[in-house]
Amino acid sequence: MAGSDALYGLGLDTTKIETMYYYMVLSRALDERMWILNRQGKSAFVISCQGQEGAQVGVASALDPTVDWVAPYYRDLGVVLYFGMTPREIMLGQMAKAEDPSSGGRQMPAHYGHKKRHVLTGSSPVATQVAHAAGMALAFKIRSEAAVVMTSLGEGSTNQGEFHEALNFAAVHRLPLIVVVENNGFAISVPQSKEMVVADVAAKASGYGMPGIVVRGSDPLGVHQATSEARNRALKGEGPTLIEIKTYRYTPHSSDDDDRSYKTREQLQAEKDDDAIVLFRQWMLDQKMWDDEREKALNQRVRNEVDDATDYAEAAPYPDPATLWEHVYHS
Ligand SMILES: Cc1ncc(C[n+]2csc(CCOP(=O)(O)OP(=O)(O)O)c2C)c(N)n1
Repeated sequence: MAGSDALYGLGLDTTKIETMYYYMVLSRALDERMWILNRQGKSAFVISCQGQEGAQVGVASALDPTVDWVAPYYRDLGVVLYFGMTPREIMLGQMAKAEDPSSGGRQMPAHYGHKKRHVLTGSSPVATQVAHAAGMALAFKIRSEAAVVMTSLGEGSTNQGEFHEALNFAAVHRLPLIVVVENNGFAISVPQSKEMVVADVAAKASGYGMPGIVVRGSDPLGVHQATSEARNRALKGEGPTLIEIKTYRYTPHSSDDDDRSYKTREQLQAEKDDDAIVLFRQWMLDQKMWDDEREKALNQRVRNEVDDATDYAEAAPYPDPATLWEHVYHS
């Protein structure tokens, strides 16, 4: 298929496919390194993308980072890397160093923000980013800018008021907004069956009169296609779309959690058997656009980037304590 338009009629060429694979592998490798640094006492907190890379890269690869913006959530390492945040920048945030572009080491890790890379800064209360994204989409509409905003959240967070308010507002005003729910089945230790009665979060879209699409995170090309269609709708002035991606969380909720008390190892193994990275690689091999040599070269490149980012961030200075009171409210 290399170079053909056969892939879902999307016209994805080999370079784009390889780029998608690279970002999935890079996201996983950076994330794995973060856990090592955490266990070494060098990074206080990790909240992982592992298992969700196919969802994230599938979405980001259908956007245009030169005009579109993202209001991501804490697991979206694959999204922010695809939008141009570098491994060094990620590790600077992970180790709370002064040069961290997200917050100068002030926020928790994974609270991504990068104006130049079109990553809207976020905060810890879940789902607030959906309202921020709707506001940004309104600005695009008022200014007649041909761009969309993508915001994402977990399925548990769709029970927050901001999610419903933002979807309703975006639908009423036909805003260029794509709301992506990365449904990994748990909100910390709470399974989806105790979060909501519906099987598909996408069903919530009908209450606001917008399309609600379900796609599998282990199928990054399907995710790409759904996002492309949502983007086209948004650019045509047809309003927002809700995309639910069924995905997995391979790690505990965070480095402060132990998932063995609520997820069986059999379930985890079944989820790992549906790993987007493994399946995508196999698909590339089947298409004869990939081979062991390229795989080796890619892994070496990623390893070098992760090592470089780790070394750079470890050597970087912490914020000057004298700046402690900057950017905070006080009376
Ligand atoms: C308003 C608010 N309530 C509670 C929390 C604590 N909290 C952080 S993440 C999280 C779980 C969110 O689960 P989900 O939306 O399914 O996303 P996931 O972490 O599974 O990707 C909770 C309850 C918070 N950050 N904000």
